[in-house]
Amino acid sequence: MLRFFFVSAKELKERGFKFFKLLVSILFFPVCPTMAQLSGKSGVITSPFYPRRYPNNQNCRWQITSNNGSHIKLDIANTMDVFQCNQDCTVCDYLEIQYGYSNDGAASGKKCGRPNKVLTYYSTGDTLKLNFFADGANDFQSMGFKATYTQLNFTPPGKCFFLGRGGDNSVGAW
Ligand SMILES: [Ca+2]
Repeated sequence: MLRFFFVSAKELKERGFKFFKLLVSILFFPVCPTMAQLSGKSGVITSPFYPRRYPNNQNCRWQITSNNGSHIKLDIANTMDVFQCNQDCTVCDYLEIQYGYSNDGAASGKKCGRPNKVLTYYSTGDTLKLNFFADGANDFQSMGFKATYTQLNFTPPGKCFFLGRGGDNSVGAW
């Protein structure tokens, strides 16, 4: 009986510990990473708590690197909704794409507002960086963005034309 009790207590403790670890992993899940390093063949990136409204004061960064030296393709879903304060998206909230270029001629750089279409980007090299920034001001139920990245095994179209300086110093609004 005593032995049974101790075994049970130990099991309970182990279960409790497992539950605790699960709880910690959920609570500290990096919804807004300071710099997430991604190198999978494909994956999804979202603003914090998407499709729910993102919190104020966010500065999330992701770096997607191809593990085979190829280019990265990024599709930002047409549901993008990032609060817009000015034409160039240089203040308030924005999503910044670095080291990439758009497939329709729109400059890479800071994006905001509601494009209402899928935005496609390609990396100029084997790396694409994303920075989602939200200031401390209250916005009106902006739900952020969802993007899907894929490693390409071919050279994307329009590379020569849009190569430029990687687009990280250009801005553009919708
Ligand atoms: Ca804001």
